[in-house]
Amino acid sequence: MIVKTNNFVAYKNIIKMNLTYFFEELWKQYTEKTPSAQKIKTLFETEGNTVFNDHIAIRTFNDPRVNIDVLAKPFIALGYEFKEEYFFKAKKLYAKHFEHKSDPNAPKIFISELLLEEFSVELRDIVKGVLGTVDPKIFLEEDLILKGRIWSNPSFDIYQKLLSASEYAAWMYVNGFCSNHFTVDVNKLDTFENLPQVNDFLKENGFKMNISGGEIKGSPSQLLEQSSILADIVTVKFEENVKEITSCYYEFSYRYKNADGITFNGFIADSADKIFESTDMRQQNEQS
Ligand code: OOG
Ligand code: NI
Repeated sequence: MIVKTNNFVAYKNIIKMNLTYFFEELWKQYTEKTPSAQKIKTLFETEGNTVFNDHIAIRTFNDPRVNIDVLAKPFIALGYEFKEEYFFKAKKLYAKHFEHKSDPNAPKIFISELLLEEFSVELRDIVKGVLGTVDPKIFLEEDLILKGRIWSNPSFDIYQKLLSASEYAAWMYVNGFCSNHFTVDVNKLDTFENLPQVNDFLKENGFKMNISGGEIKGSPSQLLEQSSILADIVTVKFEENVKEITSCYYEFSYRYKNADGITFNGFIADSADKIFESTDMRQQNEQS
């Protein structure tokens, strides 16, 4: 229940939930459609590691009903604050990252949004139309992020129209609100020293890597290296037929300290630009 006091919306239940419980719920929702993530986490644990989460990422549209600031609300209520913003010109995306004010071990949150005004009237009308079918009360619910696709079965025709303009838009239309990935903090693994070792282990175990922009994005001088597996494929019931579509993926990050000995906690836009492509069906098709 949301309690309104003047303009302030207090996220009462989320605060009661606490951070650990909220992330457990996000993990449950995510692994239901991303079984590879649970498999990999278990593999790491079997090797003798405890798996810590560096960050999660969330996608949305910049429509005021569901934009970044709407999806950030439960995290703000749980003690997070805005840190930095990122621009993705070609993909027509904007993103913000948030960090917890007092708990340095709390995962960082990366939320991006599709800049609707930069697309055709047709795409904008489709997205506004889809959001228009949703009971507006749902947009105000504090656990919106846990609700997945809040509109009814997608149409394959619309999916393809969106796909021709933006893979992100098409993915969002089918998947809705969720944690789009969790990220293994490779620095905290005990039996792996670096990202190449992790990637080799993943490939030995049959997982396909996102190789857009190279298997490893970023470099020690950028203070962040990242890799990810290609998103899992799930069966989606469209209005017209049933199709196999990408769901979510698992990411792996290795962070370096700057000259002052402070670990870099931000993101690198050029790397993120390629990480987004982990959900792109075209890479799946090329690699199979
Ligand atoms: C987010 C991609 C960017 C990172 O760590 O740079 C990202 C997404 O796929 O929604 O997560
Ligand atoms: Ni990420």
